[in-house]
Amino acid sequence: MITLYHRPQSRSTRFIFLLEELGAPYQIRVVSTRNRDGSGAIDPANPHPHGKVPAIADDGVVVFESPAIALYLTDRYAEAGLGPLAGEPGRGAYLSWLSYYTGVLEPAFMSKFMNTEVPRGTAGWVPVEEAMPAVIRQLATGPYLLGERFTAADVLYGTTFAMFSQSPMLPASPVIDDYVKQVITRPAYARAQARDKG
Ligand SMILES: N[C@@H](CCC(=O)N[C@@H](CS)C(=O)NCC(=O)O)C(=O)O
Repeated sequence: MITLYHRPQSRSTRFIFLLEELGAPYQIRVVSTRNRDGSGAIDPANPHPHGKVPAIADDGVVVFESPAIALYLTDRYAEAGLGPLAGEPGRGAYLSWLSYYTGVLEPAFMSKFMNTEVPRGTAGWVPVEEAMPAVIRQLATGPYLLGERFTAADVLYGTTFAMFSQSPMLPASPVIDDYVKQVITRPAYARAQARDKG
């Protein structure tokens, strides 16, 4: 049984969505985390090394960091077909776009938000003005990041773009609009919203 360490309306909400898509048995453990203003306390029950969410525990196996959790779960519940397995077509793209999510895209958004120039050749990521066209090019052959196949990578990207849809961080793009619509109209997304409070 998977335990999801979760704070409502946070990066862990999308893992309720993924667990619903997988049809995996899971329980939600709502934990407190530190807040942006420095208030709030981490929950000692949360196994994440910084008391952040998401984290999961699976019979004593702890996994943290969104791409790692996505990969762990889609390998673990392989029969759901939500991520290409080692040796299957699309595995390379799957690993690449999962890693790109926290390695490049989130830092790119954050640099824009903080109004910080991205030092080319030093930072491991690129400005959002360069990252988003790369994502849009990937989606143009879609409808999903891996083409016809919906995967856990779409859970990460689709929910992020849904959250930023009204923000200047995201370029206006019919490709992104269609993508977000396809992801958030899935029944598992609605079920996840209904369970977000724990
Ligand atoms: N890179 C991590 C980021 C996790 C993260 O920062 N989560 C936020 C919630 S959206 C959090 O727990 N913040 C509390 C804190 O920073 O102490 C991932 O994608 O899993």
